Amino acid sequence: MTSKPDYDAIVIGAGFSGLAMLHHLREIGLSTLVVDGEDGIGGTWWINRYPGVRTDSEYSYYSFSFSKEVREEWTWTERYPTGAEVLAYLDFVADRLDLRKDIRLSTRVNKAVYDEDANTWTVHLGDGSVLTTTYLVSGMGVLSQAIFPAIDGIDTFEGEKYHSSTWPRDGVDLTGKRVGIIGLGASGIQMVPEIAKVAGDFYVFQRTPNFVVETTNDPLTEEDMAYLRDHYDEIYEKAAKHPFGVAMEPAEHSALEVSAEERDRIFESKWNEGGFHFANECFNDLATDHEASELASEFIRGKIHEIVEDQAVADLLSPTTYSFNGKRVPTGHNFYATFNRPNVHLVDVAAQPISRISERGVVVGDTEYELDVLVFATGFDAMTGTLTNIDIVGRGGRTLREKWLADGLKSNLGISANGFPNFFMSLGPQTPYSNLPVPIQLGAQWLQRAIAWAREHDVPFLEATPESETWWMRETERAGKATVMYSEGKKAKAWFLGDNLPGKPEEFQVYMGGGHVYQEFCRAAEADGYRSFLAN
Ligand code: N01
Repeated sequence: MTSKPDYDAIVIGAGFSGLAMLHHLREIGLSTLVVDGEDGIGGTWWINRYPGVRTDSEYSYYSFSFSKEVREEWTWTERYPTGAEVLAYLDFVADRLDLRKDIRLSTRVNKAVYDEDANTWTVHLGDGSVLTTTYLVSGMGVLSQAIFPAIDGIDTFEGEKYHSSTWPRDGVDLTGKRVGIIGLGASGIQMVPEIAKVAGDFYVFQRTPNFVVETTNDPLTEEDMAYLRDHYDEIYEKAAKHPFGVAMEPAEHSALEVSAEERDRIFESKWNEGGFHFANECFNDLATDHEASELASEFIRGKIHEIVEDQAVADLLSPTTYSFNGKRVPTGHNFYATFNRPNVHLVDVAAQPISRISERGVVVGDTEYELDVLVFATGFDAMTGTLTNIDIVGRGGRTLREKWLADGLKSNLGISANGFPNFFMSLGPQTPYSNLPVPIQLGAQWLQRAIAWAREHDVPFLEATPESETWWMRETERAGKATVMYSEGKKAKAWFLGDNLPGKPEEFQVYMGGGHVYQEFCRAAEADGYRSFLAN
């Protein structure tokens, strides 16, 4: 006789995913435990405390919609909430839904092993203890396995050194210091204006410029929150139906079917609305048609040259090796204008790469930039990093890492992988490229229904079939190749293809076919009696 496992479900990670999973699995009566290695809840928002950290999405759709209490009682204060405010929101969610009693913090998972005889998972924790569970869920986050670049001498630097995602909790006093930053993705772009305000000489080492969509960050009024509370379901529904999970009307026309004057008028008006409005509301083909994307690129290059006074600096900040939407589009808060400050120095490390890091600073060619503080905003082993960094051991003793290395990045809808029964991923690889709270909530609700169905029908485990994995891999590739992120000759090298990490196989890490399309596939799998999750 096999003994009852300690829990029905163990969820790894106490960020947006872990909280949504805990709430929804509890609702169907599962004894559920969330474990997290950090000593606070919040996941990505717990670890990312760099200067300027805030959402790139607007407040009204960067949240859960499932709790009426939270919706009624929580108040956002800014259009783009700060990291601290999002963290406070998640704390509020945890308290209001009484989640905390089932969350064990400062508890890292080292390894989880599937026991074929018992059909349970044995979870090995950092403190040496061991727990068993029927269902194991990863909510470990998609961008939390930090990476440092392979630059010679990186460990020799004698000043202060920080990565964007491990910024000290009490902050860092940069006042008057000589600061350098390597990395200008979404993290670096948020940091640059804030560091520039306090640093002495500030050196920005840029390898690839980005198309930054500038915005303004207005404080919210009581009327804004009243409107949100009255229209929550409508707003959420809109976001769920949008390809990128934002509550915006998808644009209807191609950039190529309007006159040049009309195009400029639309570009200008959406640029003034700011941020993702420009990316999503101008035209319907800025992410799929090179000519259209190039028109948007040219518009932004023009803006860069208007804002940045030194035209040589504006030239350097203007991307030319790929076009708009070729990389994840970052939202800017005075990013470009920051380069008009006398203390900010843009160093082009594309033409002349960083040769090494010395005890004193960063060496580019014959020049050594002496620094007190060196900041790395050099990104993450995205989508797969957290899952392959620990041992998730499935059937036959094979880890997820080994499976993906040998067979390629395979899963059914990014939710389940063949060989790993009753192991599920929130935001697994090949889930949508999106404003993330939306697929997180929908994913938790899908899993709730799937597990309830399995228990009702005495199905001992759900596990992706090999056929479903091959289908999803092909669909992910098809969708990715149809975007401007991927094209022969003018491809931006970025994390969505695994290109940011030397040695990582080049594969689509995310599903680019649209969040709304992805949700239809999930609904279809459910309507089909979960057959694609019934491996035998
Ligand atoms: O990391 P990244 P990130 N020499 O991988 C540079 C999400 N996010 O942390 O492009 C010089 O985008 C590298 O240069 P290059 C969001 O999804 C969200 O900024 O490879 N430079 C690049 O500029 C985002 O996409 C939010 O030439 C080097 C940078 O490091 C994802 O997280 C906020 C180098 C890495 O950029 C990751 O963003 C922040 C070298 N040797 C992040 N090595 C919000 O929504 C690397 N680089 C608020």
